[in-house]
Amino acid sequence: MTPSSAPKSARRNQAAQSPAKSLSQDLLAKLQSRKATVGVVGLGYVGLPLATAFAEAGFSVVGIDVDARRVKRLAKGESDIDDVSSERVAAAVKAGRFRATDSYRGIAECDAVVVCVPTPLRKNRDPDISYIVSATESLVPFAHPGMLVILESTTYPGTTREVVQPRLEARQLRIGENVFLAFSPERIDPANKKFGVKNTPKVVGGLTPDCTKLAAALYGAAVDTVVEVSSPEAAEMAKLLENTFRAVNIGLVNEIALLCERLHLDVWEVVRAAATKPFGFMPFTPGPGIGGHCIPVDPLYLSWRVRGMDVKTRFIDIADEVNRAMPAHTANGVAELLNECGKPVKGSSVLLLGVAYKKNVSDVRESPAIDVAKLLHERGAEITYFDPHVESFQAEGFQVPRTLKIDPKSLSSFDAIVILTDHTGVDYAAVLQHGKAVYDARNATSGMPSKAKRRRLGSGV
Ligand code: SAJ
Repeated sequence: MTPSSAPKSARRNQAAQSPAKSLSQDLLAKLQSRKATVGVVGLGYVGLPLATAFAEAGFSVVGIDVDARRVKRLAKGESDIDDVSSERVAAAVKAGRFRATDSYRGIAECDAVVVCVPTPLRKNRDPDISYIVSATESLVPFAHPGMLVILESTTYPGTTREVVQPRLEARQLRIGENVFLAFSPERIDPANKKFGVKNTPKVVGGLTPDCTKLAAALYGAAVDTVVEVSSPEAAEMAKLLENTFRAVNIGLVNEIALLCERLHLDVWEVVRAAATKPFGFMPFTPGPGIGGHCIPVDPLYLSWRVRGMDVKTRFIDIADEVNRAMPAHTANGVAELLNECGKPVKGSSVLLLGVAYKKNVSDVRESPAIDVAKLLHERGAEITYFDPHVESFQAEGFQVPRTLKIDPKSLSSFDAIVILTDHTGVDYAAVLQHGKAVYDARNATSGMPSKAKRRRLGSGV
């Protein structure tokens, strides 16, 4: 507020200032002083690291999640997300800077709210933004003038403007005037020990310059680098480019792996050699397929968005086709390996070694192991799995029995062992010493001597 002692002109300026300007300035001051209360909707692998980072930056944080058990655990300072320790959650709770609730009512006390809910695919592989819609419709009744709303969920360009904006405006809130709206893609990489919330640059794109500025002020309190773009669509598209880039390059190296098998080359040696090029190349490695909730999914949000327009998404479609064929290629490789041992797939005991979607994580969502297990099971193999990070594993309708330890006796009992995820801490040398036949889809046994008959995906050597 302008003090009464100020010259008339300043007071006139203050009075002349639009209410929107003062709302925006008031919010900016709260964000910069960390006096703002920040809501985070969705306390999963994206929301909880963000909520913890905001609390540690000095904000008062209200975490909202529909999972009442998760809320209960968090309220006791217990984290169920590998990348956020319970100690950090407990410290934030103890400092009175973080409280978890399963009620959206907590939004009413927030100056800013960030939505971090899943954006999966439907059964027909079309985008499923139902979580965004339901989170938006749940928070809007508690939205108020002077609030900043940010969507982080990965989605197709246009979602923030077409799905979130109208629902806020239905409450007589006007974007850029008395409510501020932006998109900022999440860049949480599970199990990444080097990059976390603080040191991963954050892209933000608001519906108006004020929206962008306020979103940048919020993240600027917890993230070292904030990158402003001109619109929410630019931010939504940047995220899709990031992950489509990965899906396409993984598809390329998977195709090179198939060529190497035919050309009697070792793709792992070829990639290693190519990776010595200090510029203009980025190594990717082949595998039994792609899993997780980002790479197999995000590119399809983009291809869906342009469906019906006169543009094609050929790279996305071909990469998706190649990547989705890798589980069958792996299952066929296992069948050929068993055949070389004089064993039909039917009735053979097969151990799946590592079923998480990538190394050193416990997440099995979209894991290629699901398809490999299903394909071998359909051909009559007796499947079990061993994965130190995964307590239970279902492959589309059937529960795969779990092998609890892989000692020499256990390893030698299987007709074939399939390395699908190359977690660290597994004794792959012992697998080769005691296993009868090993199919290595991740080159985890590279350079090791082998008593077992061995095949490596992508190696025709
Ligand atoms: N994969 C390969 N070959 C590769 C790389 C990955 O087969 O060269 C497979 C993995 O085994 C996995 C799938 O692809 O099944 C996805 O792997 P990913 O390394 O891309 O890991 P994600 O799904 O956890 O992707 C996340 C993404 N992070 C965000 O979206 C914020 C992605 O943008 C990151 O680049 C990626 O982590 C990362 O770099 O680890």
